[in-house]
Amino acid sequence: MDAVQKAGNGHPGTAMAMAPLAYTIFTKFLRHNPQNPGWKDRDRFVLSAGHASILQYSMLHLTGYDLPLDQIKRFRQSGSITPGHPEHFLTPGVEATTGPLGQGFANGVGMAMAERFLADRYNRIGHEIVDHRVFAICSDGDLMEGVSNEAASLAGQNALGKLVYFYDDNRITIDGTTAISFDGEDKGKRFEAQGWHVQRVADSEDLEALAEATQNAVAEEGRPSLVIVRSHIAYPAPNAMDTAAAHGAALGEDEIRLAKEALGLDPDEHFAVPDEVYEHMDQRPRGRELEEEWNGRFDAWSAEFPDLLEEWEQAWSGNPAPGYKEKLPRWDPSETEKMATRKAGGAAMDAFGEYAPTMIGGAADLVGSTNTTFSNGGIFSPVNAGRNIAYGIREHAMGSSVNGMAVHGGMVRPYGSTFLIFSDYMRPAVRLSALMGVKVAWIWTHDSVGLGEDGPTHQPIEHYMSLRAIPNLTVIRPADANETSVAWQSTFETDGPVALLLTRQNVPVLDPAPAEGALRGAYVREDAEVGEPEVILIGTGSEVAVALEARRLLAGQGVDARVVSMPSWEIYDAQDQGYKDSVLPPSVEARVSVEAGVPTGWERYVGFHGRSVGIDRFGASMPGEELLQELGISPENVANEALDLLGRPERITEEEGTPAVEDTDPSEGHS
Ligand SMILES: Cc1ncc(C[n+]2csc(CCOP(=O)(O)OP(=O)(O)O)c2C)c(N)n1
Ligand SMILES: [Mg+2]
Repeated sequence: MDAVQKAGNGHPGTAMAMAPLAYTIFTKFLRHNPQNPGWKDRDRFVLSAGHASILQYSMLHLTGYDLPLDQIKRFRQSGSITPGHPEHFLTPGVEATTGPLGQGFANGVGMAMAERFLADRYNRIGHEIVDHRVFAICSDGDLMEGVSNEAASLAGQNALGKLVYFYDDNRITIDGTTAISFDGEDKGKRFEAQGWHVQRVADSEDLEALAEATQNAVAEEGRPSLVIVRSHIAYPAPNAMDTAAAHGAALGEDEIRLAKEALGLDPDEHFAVPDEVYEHMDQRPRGRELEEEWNGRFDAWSAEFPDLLEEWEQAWSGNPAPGYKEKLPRWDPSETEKMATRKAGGAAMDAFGEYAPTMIGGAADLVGSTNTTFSNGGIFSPVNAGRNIAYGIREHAMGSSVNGMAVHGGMVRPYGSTFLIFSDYMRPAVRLSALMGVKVAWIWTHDSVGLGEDGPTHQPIEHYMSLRAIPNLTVIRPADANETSVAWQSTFETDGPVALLLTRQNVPVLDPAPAEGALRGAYVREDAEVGEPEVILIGTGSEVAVALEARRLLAGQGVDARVVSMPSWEIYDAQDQGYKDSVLPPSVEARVSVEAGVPTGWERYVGFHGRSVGIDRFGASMPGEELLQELGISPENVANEALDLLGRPERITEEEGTPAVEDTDPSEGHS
């Protein structure tokens, strides 16, 4: 109450009403060590109702985390570790960044998947070194958001029994009573139908009932658990209680006085924590004991299984084992003329797979199309913690649970995959992966209108740019099979989320020798014959082949062009100026970019006098090769833009050019 009042804003009501539950979780059930928030086998706690962050900060403070009272007093202020919504990596004990409702719920599901996977891989009979739970507090909003429905379904399907979730049934949201928005469904029955174990606690002030239900939920390991806790927002503030206003506004001094009086506290004291309370809440001794006991088990396991220990440590570093780079495949264009980059991506994954045994992930029912299976990795299920997760058609939950796996730790680059167009269905999670800076991989195939006949509903247009607009997300769109292999190396070398955009259609395999240049984000793929180029053609992904062909056409007109392959803006931008200038010399102002998406933003590289060949309309249902040609993603169009830019009168006709992309072999199907 005091913290929100001092800040002048925040969300007091839910924190107040959920305090007995948080107290029960943090002091009676959560196996954690405030002095080592990174203890690997700790239980995880997620406040999915992130707006109630002051509840989590209070618990962390009182139970002995490195979060002093001064931080509570600086709630929501500049430079504090107590921001408006919990942020991972900022506050010790905060496992995930939450606030966009439903995300924390789904993150927890990913954490439980990680736990299951690591337990299966590293536990041995008599040596259980992975055995922890995920506790979460969720609100009406969490349950209303679709992502939690997907995640609950996924958790039920996979019998994630380590989930211990609480639903704050306060029947209040911002717009008022849930009678107007969320009382038409029986939430308990919904979760039961999804395979969850459901209990009810009638009064959130009943500590005994809370403890009993939590105990039952903890004991239930065969199914995920939901405890529905009936509460009254802002209890015991007499006037604020059960009102929507108590959700997101400071209570006011008078109301705080009344609430403190109701609790038997001195209303004239602020931020007062009696010593007995600290003593009672302190979880450091219990935490130390828990961790020491685990350390003993871990040491015994380490001594018995040194090979596993080595692998475990590698896994917790978040990186694949050394040696994986040498395994990344290369293709020789004289043997393999064309290949879809999605196919090359699959080959790369299989090549490095054994170097990253805890890298797990899957696709949203498109694994056969995105080529993101680890051969012989098995399917993740209630009886087998395989590496390949059948997410089903649940992109939202896929994204958020991949984030959950990443913040859990021990998992190398968890990934999710689908068609690029459906990145829209994962976007909240993608944004949060960037905000949290977690090492995940988003693998999106069918990355342009080149996918063809499925038509405009399936053809990404604005996606490359909209993804590049997300800070801290590295987007890589490799030109060919060899660059795809290199892109995987870049992915592992990037300290944050990476999006790989791969083609459905075949593209020419280019000379592998210069492909390593892709590690620097952009590089000279083919240069001018003599001295400085007259014009620079910049392409990404499948359009690099278009640019190369345009260069050939320009040569026929006596124009000496350089082709730059630019798979990643972000990686190129991070290079030193000298390198950047060597690829795009400031002295060469004639530049043309070509990319099968909205051109907005290419001015950054082509300058105000350059040209950008792109697509700023929706696609169409027709063969991809024809569509690309029709939309101007063609060598002659690129060459003509260059000629125009150079003030040359010649124009190249379609007949003179040869289409640089070819439709996929029809036997491979469209999906
Ligand atoms: C995805 C998303 N949409 C909207 C919001 C804004 N918002 C914050 S809390 C909230 C709903 C509050 O109701 P409830 O979830 O029941 O929380 P309570 O007030 O009971 O704590 C909304 C709409 C949000 N945080 N996330
Ligand atoms: Mg509510």
